[in-house]
Amino acid sequence: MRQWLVLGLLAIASGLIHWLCSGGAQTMAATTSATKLDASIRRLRTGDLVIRVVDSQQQPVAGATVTLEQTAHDFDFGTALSTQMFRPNVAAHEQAQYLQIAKQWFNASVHEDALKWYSTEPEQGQVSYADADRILAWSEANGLKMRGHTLFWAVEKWNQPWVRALSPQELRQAVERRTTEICHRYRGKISEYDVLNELLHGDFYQQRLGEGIVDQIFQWCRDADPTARLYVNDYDVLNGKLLDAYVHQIRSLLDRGVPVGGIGVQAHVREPMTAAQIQHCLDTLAQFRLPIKITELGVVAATEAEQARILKDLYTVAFAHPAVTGILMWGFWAGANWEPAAAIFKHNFEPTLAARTYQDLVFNQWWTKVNGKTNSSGVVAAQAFFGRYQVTVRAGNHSTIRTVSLTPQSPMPQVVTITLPF
Ligand code: 9MR
Repeated sequence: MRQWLVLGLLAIASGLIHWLCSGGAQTMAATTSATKLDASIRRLRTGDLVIRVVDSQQQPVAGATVTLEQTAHDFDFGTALSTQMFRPNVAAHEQAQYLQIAKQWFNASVHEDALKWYSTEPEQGQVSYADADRILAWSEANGLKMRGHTLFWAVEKWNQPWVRALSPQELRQAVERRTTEICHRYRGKISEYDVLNELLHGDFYQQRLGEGIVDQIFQWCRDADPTARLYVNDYDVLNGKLLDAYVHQIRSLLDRGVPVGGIGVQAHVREPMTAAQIQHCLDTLAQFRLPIKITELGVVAATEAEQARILKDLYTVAFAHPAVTGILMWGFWAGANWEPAAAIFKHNFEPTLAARTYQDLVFNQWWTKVNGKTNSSGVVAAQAFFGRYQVTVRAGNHSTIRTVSLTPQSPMPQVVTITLPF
């Protein structure tokens, strides 16, 4: 008997060793961290929504059918929008598909190029916001919240020749005029700006106008629109190459009182990247207690599966992080993308595996759909992702539809009372 017990224990031990050697422990670790991410997503991104159904005497109605259908996310899932796709000379069938995807798949947007200085004023004095305004008007009409990219670009080569040829005094005036004009013009429509894009990679303005110009530009924008959130925005941060330099730069800007209100993390991924790297970057930047946005996401990888895996890690780790308030792809269609291989829709608009992965996360796993019957207190309660809902209550042959918003600022639980007319 004892012999059998010893043999049994040995068999269990050898099975355990085999499991450990075959990578079981790794699988277990990965599962645990996925579970942890999922738990923090639920904790951060959902709230308690209580639908209470009463009759005209304010008495609870039991057994009514309540359907909660999420219609939008509160969190920004955005995309850059390409200038060319909003111009009249683009192929109508491509434009229609592009716009259809943009409004179905995203709730936030940013001009890819239309607001850059070289776009709005290619020649000195010939200022036009026609492209930028068209994209903004379309975004507003379709419920996509816009960010402003970019007031200035610190890298010299992205400044058009006439700007580079200005004297310091003329440049300073031109910079002040542009800042004030844009921040004033879009007040209440664009709520955040990349102020000096890629300050880790260029110092065009400081070279010509001195270090203080950075503070000055932030201040001019703030004066023209005190409500706008002002971002720094850079790359080589997620992969860790310039993470310390970014921390140092943000700290010194804040130390000297520059009103930096948000941290932009570009995510043009071209090398393998792990969830741990992404987590480390976000944790490090969170020390400033400022909102972080993934501003320019695009993944180029050796295979579609690898592209989808990295994209999934980026979205999941970022959505699970308390400091992150939004994620924007840098375009989505290969026919209008600076890096077609990063696009999640092919030229013929066929979705890649990465597109399906994004869709599953944003509109399935992180999306609330509830169908229930009220209990004896007239209540259906749900843990629901922050966003907008259509609530339908059916009792007998009566039905009522109500639109409800659930946000992190909502009282918890948020109780919505629906009174039936009988
Ligand atoms: O995608 C943009 C491309 O259409 C432009 O030709 C290019 C130069 O203006 O800029 C690209 O977008 C860049 C963004 O503005 C800043 N971060 C890097 C992006 C990719 O180069």
